[in-house]
Amino acid sequence: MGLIASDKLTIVIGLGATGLSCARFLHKLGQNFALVDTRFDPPNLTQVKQEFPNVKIHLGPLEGAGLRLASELIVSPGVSIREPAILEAKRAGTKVRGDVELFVEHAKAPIAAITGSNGKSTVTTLLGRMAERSGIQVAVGGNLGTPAVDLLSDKVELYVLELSSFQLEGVERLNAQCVTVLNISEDHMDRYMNKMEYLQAKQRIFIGAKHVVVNDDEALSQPLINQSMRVWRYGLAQMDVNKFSQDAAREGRSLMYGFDALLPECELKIKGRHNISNALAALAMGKALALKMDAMLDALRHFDGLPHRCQWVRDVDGISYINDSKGTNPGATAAAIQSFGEGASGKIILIAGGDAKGTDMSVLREPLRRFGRHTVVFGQDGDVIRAAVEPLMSASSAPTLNKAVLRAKALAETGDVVLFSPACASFDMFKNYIQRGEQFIAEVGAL
Ligand code: UMA
Ligand code: ADP
Repeated sequence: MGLIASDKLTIVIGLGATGLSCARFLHKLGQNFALVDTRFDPPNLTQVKQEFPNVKIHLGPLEGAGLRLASELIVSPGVSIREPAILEAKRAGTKVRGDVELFVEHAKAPIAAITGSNGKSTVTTLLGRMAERSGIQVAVGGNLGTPAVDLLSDKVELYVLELSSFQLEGVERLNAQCVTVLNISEDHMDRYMNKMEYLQAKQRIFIGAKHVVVNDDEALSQPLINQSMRVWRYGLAQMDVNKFSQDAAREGRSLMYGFDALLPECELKIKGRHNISNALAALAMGKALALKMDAMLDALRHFDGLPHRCQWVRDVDGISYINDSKGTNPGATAAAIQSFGEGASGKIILIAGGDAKGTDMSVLREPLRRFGRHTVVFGQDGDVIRAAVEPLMSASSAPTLNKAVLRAKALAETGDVVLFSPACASFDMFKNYIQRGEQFIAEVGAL
């Protein structure tokens, strides 16, 4: 059964967090809209039926949804705008966009936007805290959790958004005050044809931006579009004028702006090279947004990281257990191995596995060769990881996360770190990375 056309009909595709936020927003604007989800039992169905009893809902394949009858489609990030039925509607003249573009249309305050393969949530949260401490009325969200349109308010002075490649696909012009692409490593290869297509989606963040923050350590952080923007730089590798970096030669290794020391690293609660890079990215964005330096450094000193990201759980018999359930692609896991490997007196026992999303796991080899003792794999694509790492080091398979933790404990020696950084999405066995991380914490608690 298709939906019925009327003068101006917006169809919202997806009944997840994004779909619900858009439905509420369109309802508030008094617009005529309908809802579509390919799943027969989508997450917010009961809620939506209660809130909008007169709104038409289509469940099931997009082909039968009559999308071409709409004047506009608002597509949730979990659905690709390259779905044949969406492309057909577009050809028939229907406007196709994502929730972030709807947000941009209505946002009155400047936008700071962060994308990249890894570190987005950390940098977004940190920049939000820096703005808060600078006395700015800031709203923080996007891929981080609160859908962009739910942030809209006349009181807001600055929006800080984490944006995924999925969200950026549906944005024509973001027109942000300041943007960054933190880094690019393989992710979501089940949705994109290749890494270039994934990069192209990320690059959309630059369209209309006034300031750009570039990571000098990552060639793919550079804008590839021809547009004038003020450029701010950061990176671990080398100090330079007007660049945020670090000086390893100074006592306590200092974070630097140009050749001025800002803060010794030991004052930070977040650890590891990747987190120093994240801290520099947030500082550079804050500087571009004219936040107060003292307030930024204060926020940085107090920030103790987000749960499920390189989170210490417990030491048992001289072995540390780390929950990095948010390590959902091989680049993230490689960074976590490096970070704990450099800090540990012993070696790393990696627990990894889940839905690999078609990514290449060979990037795990080098850090594991340097720091690894053993890898325990589990879940749908555990064997893909095992095949990638086993030529270099011992690996074994476990049927459940419980068994994986027990196996890691049995193999670990004093001074070792048991690192749970799956390099995969969680959806093969868990609701999300949070549930997966909570189970790991519970398993470690029971040791
Ligand atoms: N889905 C269908 N059919 C549909 C609609 C969705 O099968 O018609 C599936 C999708 O393929 C996906 C799931 O449902 O597996 C959820 O998709 P969604 O678009 O409904 O998701 P939302 O609940 O709206 O949440 C989205 C982001 N989710 C995705 O991009 C998959 C959330 O990011 C984000 O917090 C939220 O909007 C608010 O902005 C989560 C995520 O996993 C954390 N993001 C990916 C990542 O970080 O790697 C990109
Ligand atoms: P995202 O929101 O992009 O998934 P998070 O800030 O949630 O990023 O961090 C997720 C995981 O990615 C971390 O637990 C860590 O393993 C890894 N990570 C974080 N920052 C970086 C970085 N700058 N470079 C590489 N890996 C990182």
